[in-house]
Amino acid sequence: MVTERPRESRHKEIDAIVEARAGGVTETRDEADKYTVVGAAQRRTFANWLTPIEEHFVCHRNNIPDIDADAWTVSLTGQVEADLLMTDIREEYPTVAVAHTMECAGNGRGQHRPETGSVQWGFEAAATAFWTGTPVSSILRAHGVDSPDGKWLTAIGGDPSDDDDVFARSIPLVKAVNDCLLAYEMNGEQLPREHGYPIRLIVPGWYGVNNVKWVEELRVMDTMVVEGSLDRPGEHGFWQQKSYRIHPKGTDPDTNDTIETIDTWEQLEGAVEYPYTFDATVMSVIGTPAGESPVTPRSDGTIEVRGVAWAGDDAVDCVEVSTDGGETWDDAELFGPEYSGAWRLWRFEWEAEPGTHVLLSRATDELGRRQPARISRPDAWRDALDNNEFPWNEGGYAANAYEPNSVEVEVEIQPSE
Ligand SMILES: Nc1nc2c(c(=O)[nH]1)N[C@H]1C(S)=C(S)[C@@H](COP(=O)(O)O)O[C@H]1N2
Ligand SMILES: [Mo]
Repeated sequence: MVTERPRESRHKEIDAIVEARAGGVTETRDEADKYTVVGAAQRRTFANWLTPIEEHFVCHRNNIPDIDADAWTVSLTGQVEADLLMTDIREEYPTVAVAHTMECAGNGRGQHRPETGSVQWGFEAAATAFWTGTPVSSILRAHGVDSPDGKWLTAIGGDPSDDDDVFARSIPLVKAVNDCLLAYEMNGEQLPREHGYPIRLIVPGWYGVNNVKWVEELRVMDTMVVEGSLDRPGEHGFWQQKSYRIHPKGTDPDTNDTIETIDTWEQLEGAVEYPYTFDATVMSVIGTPAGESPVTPRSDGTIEVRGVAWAGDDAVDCVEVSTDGGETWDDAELFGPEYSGAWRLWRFEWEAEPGTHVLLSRATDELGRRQPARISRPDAWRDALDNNEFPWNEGGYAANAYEPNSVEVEVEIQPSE
């Protein structure tokens, strides 16, 4: 099966990324060596709103393609037909920037018990960057696409596969023309190779997998990508219809031409049998204190607990913090930039007593959906949701339980001199 074949070239690529980023990221365990994966090396990354490129996780399946940016084209296909050069994309259309919290759909996979296969992420596969590029809507409008209802946009990566799968992902055209862009800069710098140079799709608030890197084709379609949708050889439906579907152990998701409900959590609650990983589920991470060394309260006796919270393209409504392992909870204060599709900063003034404490955070989105406490056992599936649990699923996708992300902090009172 396509998913289980190891790659040989992966370690060189990972070493090069880790070296170039000098301590900002570390490699994450991948059982079958399928992916190139590095994640934030330190919890401190989650104490800040903007993630430097050096600390931004990286995740992809194939080798980074060899690129001559001057010759690179993005083909518009399906209900449109054109070839766009990079200079066209940069110069013929408006330039915009968006903030986007990218989270790998497999973030938290390593917290499933029993373990699932693939990359054993903790919470390190999430990051917020500024992406600069051209609105998808401007390009499509210029080529005569103006009514998005019911249609899909399929983005195809130019990364060559070891097998015959094509990296093709579909998003509803409504989302694509609402806020998506073809990005060629990240945090004001030329898009790094490992993040999709010369051009990638950015889908604000949606799981990483939708954000196709090294885009070479955008196809306007009446359906999602299914086997046989594309004018090219290879397996077309794998990344949309088989992989990145949320399903219980031993099941095989059916192919859908289209679905009515886009929101990942609504799908999980029953709207779609085996949900697609589209927008990210509500999540939070404590950035500081990081638990690595003892902390001393300020002169007023408090310690600032600070972190980030996000909810895909929904807004974060509130964040609660517990400093006693989940016995009691207090509201944190949201602050800082507020962009849809990007995380919020939050802080809590903790009146800390000496000793060891277990800190937790949990966020609730604007639709009242709160992070569950833990990941369920494998047989629970959707029933887990009624039990304050996230459904264990075979691919380990979309997990947002808060207990596994706790931080143990030792508080010391400095002896007065
Ligand atoms: N072409 C292509 N795009 C891809 C991938 C890939 O393997 N090939 N991996 C996806 C996945 S699973 C994730 S999580 C994000 C990661 O983006 P980043 O490496 O810039 O953080 O890229 C997505 N885009
Ligand atoms: Mo991912």
